[in-house]
Amino acid sequence: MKPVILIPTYNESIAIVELLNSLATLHNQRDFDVLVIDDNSPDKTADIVDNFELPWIKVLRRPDKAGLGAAYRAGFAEVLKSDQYTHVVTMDADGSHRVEDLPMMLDAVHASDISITLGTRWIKGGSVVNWPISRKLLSRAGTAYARIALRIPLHDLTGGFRVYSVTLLRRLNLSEMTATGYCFQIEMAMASNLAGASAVEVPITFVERINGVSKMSNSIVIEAIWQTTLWGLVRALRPNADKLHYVK
Ligand SMILES: Nc1nc2c(ncn2[C@@H]2O[C@H](COP(=O)(O)OP(=O)(O)OP(=O)(O)O)[C@@H](O)[C@H]2O)c(=O)[nH]1
Ligand SMILES: [Mg+2]
Repeated sequence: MKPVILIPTYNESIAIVELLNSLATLHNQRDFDVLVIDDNSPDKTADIVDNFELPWIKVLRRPDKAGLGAAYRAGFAEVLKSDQYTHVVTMDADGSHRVEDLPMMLDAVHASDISITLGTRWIKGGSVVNWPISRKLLSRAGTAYARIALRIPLHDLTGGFRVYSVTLLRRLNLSEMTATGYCFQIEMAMASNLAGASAVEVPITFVERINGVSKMSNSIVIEAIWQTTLWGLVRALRPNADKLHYVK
């Protein structure tokens, strides 16, 4: 197994240093690469990453802030140019996804070629630290709505701590994906489900960010609601159409 960890960043100059330091400790025991996808952060996050000068850490520099989904799609396209990886990990830069949970996620990956592993907050053993009740409710309601509307039998559809097999990613029409905000996570879960991926859920502890500023906004929540509703309607009315759309 040779994973590459994709980390999207926008103004994460403090948090990214902590995260890369933790990953460097883990790198003494496990082999993986890191690709930070930075949207020209004014706080020079990309330069800070380059200053690590480690051969296994790279930065993909993008010209403008274009949202989480666009950043991940660019990251997927970049890593799929090479044949050296078996799995792609997605991880937030802000410390919410703990490096200490990563070995457990990697060890849990399903043996099947086409697989998705989800770090899940809302199953036994999972938890969220320092979130107000309103944010917990929003996240749980978002997953519950997507679960019912899209008929995906998973318990954390908006979380972004995941491991995709490269074979799965190569099966997906990534260029057909449109979601910008965190409904990108829902879109990827739906596409993986349509591609017949074996799914494993691993309980994780999600920690509210300590440094930096959240990019979460009302427009991201609204995008998730209307997109999920639209995808749900399409799945109900034309069950095979979206499979053709998302799966090669
Ligand atoms: N490249 C890039 N990264 C982004 C963009 N928006 C968010 N990110 C990164 O995506 C990750 C998740 O964003 P957050 O702002 O933490 O959003 P969130 O986790 O949904 O919300 P919080 O719980 O409030 O932190 C972080 O590493 C961000 O820096 C973007 O437009 N471009
Ligand atoms: Mg966050």
